[in-house]
Amino acid sequence: MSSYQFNKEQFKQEVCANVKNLFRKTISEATPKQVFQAVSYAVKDVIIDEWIATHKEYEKQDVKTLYYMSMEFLMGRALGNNIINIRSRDGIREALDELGFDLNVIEDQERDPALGNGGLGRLAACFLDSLATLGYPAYGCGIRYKYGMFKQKIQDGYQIEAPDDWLRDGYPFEIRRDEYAFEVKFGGYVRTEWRDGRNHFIQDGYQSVRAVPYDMPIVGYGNNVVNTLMIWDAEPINTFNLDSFDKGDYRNAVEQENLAKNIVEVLYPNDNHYAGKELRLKQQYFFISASVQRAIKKFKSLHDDIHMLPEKVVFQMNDTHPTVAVPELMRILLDEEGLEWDDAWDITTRTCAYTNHTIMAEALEKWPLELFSRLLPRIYQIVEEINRRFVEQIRRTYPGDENKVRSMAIIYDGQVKMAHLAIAGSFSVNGVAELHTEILKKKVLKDFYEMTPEKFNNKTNGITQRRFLLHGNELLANWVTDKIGDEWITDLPHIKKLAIYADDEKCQQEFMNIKYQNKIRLAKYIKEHNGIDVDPRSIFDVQVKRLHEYKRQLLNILHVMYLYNQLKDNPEMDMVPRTFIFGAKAAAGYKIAKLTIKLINSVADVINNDKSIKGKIKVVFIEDYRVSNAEWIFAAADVSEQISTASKEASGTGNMKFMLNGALTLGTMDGANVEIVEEVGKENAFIFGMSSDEVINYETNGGYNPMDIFNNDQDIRRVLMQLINGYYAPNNTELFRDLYNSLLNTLSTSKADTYFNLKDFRSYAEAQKRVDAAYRDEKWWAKAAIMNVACSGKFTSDRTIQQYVDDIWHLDKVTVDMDE
Ligand code: DL6
Repeated sequence: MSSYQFNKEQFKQEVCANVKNLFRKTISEATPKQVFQAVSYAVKDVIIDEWIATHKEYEKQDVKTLYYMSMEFLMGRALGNNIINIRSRDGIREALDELGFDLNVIEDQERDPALGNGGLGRLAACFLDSLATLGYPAYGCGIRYKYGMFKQKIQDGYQIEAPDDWLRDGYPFEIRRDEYAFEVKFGGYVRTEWRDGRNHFIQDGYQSVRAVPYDMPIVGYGNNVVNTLMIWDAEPINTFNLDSFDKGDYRNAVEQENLAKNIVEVLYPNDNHYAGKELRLKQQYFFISASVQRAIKKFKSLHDDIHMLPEKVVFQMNDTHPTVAVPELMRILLDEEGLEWDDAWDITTRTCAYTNHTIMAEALEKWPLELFSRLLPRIYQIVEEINRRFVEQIRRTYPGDENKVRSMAIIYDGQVKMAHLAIAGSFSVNGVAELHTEILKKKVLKDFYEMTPEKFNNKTNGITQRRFLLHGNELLANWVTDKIGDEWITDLPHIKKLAIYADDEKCQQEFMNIKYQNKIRLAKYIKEHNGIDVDPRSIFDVQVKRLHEYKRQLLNILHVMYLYNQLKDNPEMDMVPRTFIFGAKAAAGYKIAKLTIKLINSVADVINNDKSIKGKIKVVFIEDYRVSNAEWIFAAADVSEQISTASKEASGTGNMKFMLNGALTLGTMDGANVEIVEEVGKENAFIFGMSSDEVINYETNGGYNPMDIFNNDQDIRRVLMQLINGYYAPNNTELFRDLYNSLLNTLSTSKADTYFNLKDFRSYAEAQKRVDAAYRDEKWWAKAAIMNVACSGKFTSDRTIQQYVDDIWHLDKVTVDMDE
C-alpha cells in the first residue's frame, strides 16, 4: 500500500508557491486555469518521487519490461485520475476548498489529452492504468500529436471539426527527455559494403528527423508504482541546417524541417478504417523506430548478450499500426548487432506479439509496394526476405496449394499486408473478445490459424473501474464501498457481493436515487450545452460511441422516427417517457456517418419542439463526446445501446462501462455483449437481432433484399419515405437521400443495407417494447441494474492484463517501497 501521507497544509503552501512562480500572482488573484496548473505541479511533485523509485526498483530487479506500442492513447484528463490514484482526493478537495476553489471546477480546466479515436485508444489507456496498479513494468509507446482527436461542434445539426490544440497552455504532467532522442531515417537508397567478412547495408541520401520522447507518468492505485507513457515528438535534426545552406542544398534543409513538423502534426481521425496515406506510414515508422531504438538501448545498458532480449523485453503491437516493429527490430539485429538472419528472426519472433481489433475489411492495412519501398528502403528489403521465407514455409506445409500462398503471403498483389506480417513476426496473436477470436480463427485468419494454431488466443477486453466508477460516479462508488468495502477498487470481482442487496427494497431505492441524482447532473449538462430540457424521470436511453455504419446509430434513429409516428397517430399512447441520447464523432471524410449525425439532429429538432407529444420522447445529441463527459453519461444511463450488426464489433468497451454503472444492455449478440449476457443473465438484458452466424451466412450467400421488407412492412416503409419526403428536412427533400439509398438502392453496385438495419428492425422495436414494459416495474428494474453492477467483475482491465501477463508477457510483479 502507498506510504504517501497527504499533508494538507504543505499541499496548500505548494499550490500557492506554484501560482506565484508560474504566474506571478497570489492565490486569490489566480484564475481556475492557473490553479489547475499549480495543483497539477503539486501533484506531480508527489508522483515524481514514486516515479524515480519505481524505475530504480525496475533496474535493481532487472525486470522484464513490456513495451505497449500503439498509435493511440486516449488518456482523458490526468489530474483527477492521478489524485485518485495517489489516494488523496478528499484531502485535496478540502485543501482547495480552504483556498476558495472547487476541485470539480479545477479538474474541469484540463483539456482532455485525446490522442486516440475511440475503443482502441481508450483500451490502451485502461491497460496502462491496470499495469501500474498491478505493479508490472511497462512503457506505453506512442506519438505526441500536436493536435489530437478533433473537437466536434454541431452547427445547424451538422458536425464541424475544430482543431484540438491540447498543448496550448502547456501540459503539466509531461517531461521532455532530450537525452533519449533518436534519429529516424526515411527514403534514400540502400547500398551494400563488404566489411569484416559480411555485407553492411547502408542507407544513403535519406531525410531524417530527431525523435524526442516526452514521458508522462502513469500512476498505479495506492501502490507507489509509476510507469511511463513515452510519446514521441519530431524535430528537424538541425533546426538551421547550415551544412545544407553551404552546399546550396536549401531545399533539403526545408524538406527535413517540414518532415519533422508534419509527422506529428495530427492524429488521423479514422476509426476502423484504413486511409492509406503516406504520412500515416511515416508516423508509424517514426514512433516505432524511436521506441525500438530506446528499448534496445535500455536493454543493452544492462545486458551484454542480445540473445537475452526476449527474456527481458516484449513488444505488444496494438493492432497492425505498429507492425513495422517486426522489420525494424530485424534491421537493428542484423545491421547494428551483426546477427545472422535465423538468429535475428528467432529473437524477433520471440519478442513481438500482435493484437487484432477488427474484422472490418476496410480497416485492413495494405501498403502499396511503391510507397513502402520508397519511404522505407531498408525495411522493405527485410520485409521482402521475411516474405520469401514465409512463402517457402507455406509451400512446405501445403505442397502444391498455391491458394494458400495467395491468401497468406505478406507481399501480394503489389501490396505489403500488415496483418500477415504481424502474424508471421509474432509469437502470439489475440482477439479481444471470445466471439471475435472465434471469428478470426474460423473465418478471417483461418489459414493462419490452421498453420500455427499455437499462436492464437483470446483476451477479452476490460476497463478500469478506477476511472469509470471511482472517478466518474462518486455517488455510486461510495454506495458500493458502504455496502461491501473498498476491495472492488483493485479487485473488481469482489463487487459480486452486491448481489445480496439486489432484492432488498431499501437498497433498490438507494440505488435508484443515486441513478436519479446522476441523471439530474446530466440533465443540467444537456440544458447548458444543448438548451434542451430533459426529464430525469424519463428513461435515459444512450448510444455513445464512434459513428460507424456497423454500429447502427441509423437503426436507433429510425426506431425513434417509428416511435414518433406511433405517437402522432395515437397521442394518448401509453409509454414511459424516453430520452434518447446520442454522442458520436464521425471521421471527417465519412459522408454517410456525418449525414447520420445531421439526421439525428433534424429528428431531434422536430420531436423536441412538438408539444402535441407532451415530452414523451426527447432526442439529444451531445456535442463533442469524449472521455471527460463520457464519465457523466455512463453514470446517468438506464439503457445501454450496443446494437452493432452481429460479428462486426470486435468487443466494445463502452458496453462494459455502462454495465459497471448499472445500465441495462439493449444489444445484439456481438463482441463482448455475449460475455456480458453470460455474466448477468439474459433476463437482465434486452437481446435482439440476428446472430453472428446468421449474418455471416447472409454475407456468404450474397446478402438479402431489403426491398422485400420495404414492400411488406408499412411502418418501416413510412419511416423510410420520411427520409426523402422532407418530413425532417422541409427545405431540402433530398437531404437524406444517401441514407435512404444506403438502405434500399438495389440499382447501385454496392449492396443495400450492408449492416442489416431493416432486417433487424422489428426485433429491435420489439426489444424496445420490452424495455418500456420492464421500466414500469421499478423494483424489477432496480434489481436488474444492481445485478449488472454486481456481475461486472469480469470486465475489469486488471483481469485482462493479468491474462496477458500469464499467457503472453510473463512479467514479474514489482513492489515499490518508499520508506527504504
Ligand atoms: O479492442 C478495442 C476496440 C474494440 O472494443 C472495438 O470493438 C473495435 O472496433 C476497436 N477496433 C478498432 C480497430 N481500429 N483500427 N484500425 O478501433 O477496438
